[in-house]
Amino acid sequence: MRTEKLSNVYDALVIGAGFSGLYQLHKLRDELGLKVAVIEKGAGVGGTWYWNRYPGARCDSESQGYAYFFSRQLHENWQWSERYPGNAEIRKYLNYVADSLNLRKDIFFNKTVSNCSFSEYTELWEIQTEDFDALYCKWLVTAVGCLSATNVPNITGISRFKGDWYHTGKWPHNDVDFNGLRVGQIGTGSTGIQAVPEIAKTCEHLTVFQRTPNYSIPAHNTKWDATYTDWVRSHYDELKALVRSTSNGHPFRISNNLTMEVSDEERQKMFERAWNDGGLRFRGVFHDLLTSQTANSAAADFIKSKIRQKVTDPKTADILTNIDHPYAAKRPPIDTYYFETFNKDHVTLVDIQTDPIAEITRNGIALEGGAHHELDVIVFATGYDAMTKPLLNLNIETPKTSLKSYWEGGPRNYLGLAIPGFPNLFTITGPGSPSVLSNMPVSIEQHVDWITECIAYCIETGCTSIEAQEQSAEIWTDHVRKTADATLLPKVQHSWYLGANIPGKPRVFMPYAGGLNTYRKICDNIAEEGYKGFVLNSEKTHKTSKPSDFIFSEGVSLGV
Ligand code: N01
Repeated sequence: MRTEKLSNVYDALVIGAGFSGLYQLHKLRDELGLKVAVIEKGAGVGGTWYWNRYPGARCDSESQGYAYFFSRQLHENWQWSERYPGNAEIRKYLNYVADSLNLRKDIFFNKTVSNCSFSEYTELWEIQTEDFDALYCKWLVTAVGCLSATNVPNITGISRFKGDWYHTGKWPHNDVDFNGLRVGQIGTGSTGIQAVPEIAKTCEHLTVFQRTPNYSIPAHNTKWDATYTDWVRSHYDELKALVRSTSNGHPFRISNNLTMEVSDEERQKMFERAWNDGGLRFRGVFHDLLTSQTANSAAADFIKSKIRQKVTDPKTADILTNIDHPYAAKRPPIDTYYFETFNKDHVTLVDIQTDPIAEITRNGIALEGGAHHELDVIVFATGYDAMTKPLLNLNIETPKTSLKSYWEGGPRNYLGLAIPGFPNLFTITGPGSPSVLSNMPVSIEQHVDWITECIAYCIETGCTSIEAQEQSAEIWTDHVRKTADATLLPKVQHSWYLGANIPGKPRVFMPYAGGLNTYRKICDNIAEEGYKGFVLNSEKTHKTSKPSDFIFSEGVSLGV
């Protein structure tokens, strides 16, 4: 097929216009000079942040590190207003980036991809959309995020509920007014913990249905003053070097101290200091919190004692502190007055671990024990079918296989970036990459830079297709599992990291826990060795090379 004259044939297509898609468009279009377009489901840029507008939606990463670092100019012309950026400010930032780089003209908005199929004859991907468009490309890059497929649990009776219900990940774009309403919230993960204090500010009554209690560290959010924002602006080089060197991509280092090597008194003091610093930094107070059960228990006991100090009703405090998993083995939330909110007269905590939800009725939620909670609104803060579902939803297939069948037993790929049997396809922050265990924009930049260099290499060397070898995926998937097994992370059987929140989903620990800095080295080595572990085809040559001997991590990622 002669492709260059057809308007719907591109060198590259990118699916998704969040942090990943915007940067990938810029790199391929403005640096490689390719014909590129982005296909985006929403009406605007933002990706995850386009959809997540629930009350209290705010990033847990500190703002000075939650940004792109590829451009000094973008950095110096932007100022965050708070320690943790709120959802509206993040959307403003991404719109600022899209406008500064003139990206919008190459984005198709309001278009949902329904199918991606590879033709062996043309060596092109055909991308079909729900509005019956077809676009073609040589290089296909998914930028669909890890947490974009919402999980609304299948609870009997939801269709007969007479009030409104919302999932936090698909929040309406108009303000939802809770004034005078009795609200029920299901879910107390990172999202639920952010939403509770905000919803409680305006509603008549809030009932929180908690299945698994959670640790949470005070965020200590604050407005930045001009001194600090000036400092951030003028320290581009230092901040960039810092986030690119840490194991989690955050702008702070993990301590080398081991929890049990300091005296009891010193340990308490260190926990106390870390608690006062707040946020994700708490996890950096000791090096071994995610590798030693004893160390972890010390942190867990400290946090539980803090929760007890905050919550006045001892029965409520019991339900909130009955935590059965190691601290940070599930994604650890940070909060602004979450526990304190349960001291308010109009807020009730319901323990659905001991008395589960039986059904949703016309007027509320009924429990198996017979209690009925009258509600006007239900908020589902029930999370996502994470990491794999956003990719599976694209219905990716070739004449020989489909992603659904290839991943029947769980995700398998090479570096979280490429999947055997699916040529010229790259998955930004796919399962098997540091992704959700790291500060996402930093992981995203690493992936986009790597993918762009890989495509440039293929173009320069006349390679018409590149594909991960099956053996590489086997080795990498095994390495991801072993790396997680060296930590406490897989010890939590009911974690979404393992896919355990979705009935029937294969239990595979999905993100790479070896640290972003280690991962970066592995990816760089593979590229330097001529894309070891990939099959590269050109008209003249067919080059394969063995997968690299991976560098095994000594550290453990402590990221988002
Ligand atoms: O989702 P979750 P989330 N009946 O899956 C409960 C990121 N994030 O949206 O634990 C009753 O963590 C479930 O209970 P249990 C971050 O990576 C980032 O809160 O399964 N309850 C749990 O309490 C995070 O990890 C930021 O027993 C049910 C809750 O719903 C990820 O998003 C901010 C249930 C789900 O918790 C997802 O967090 C916020 C049922 N049938 C979030 N099903 C940033 O800062 C589920 N639950 C970037």
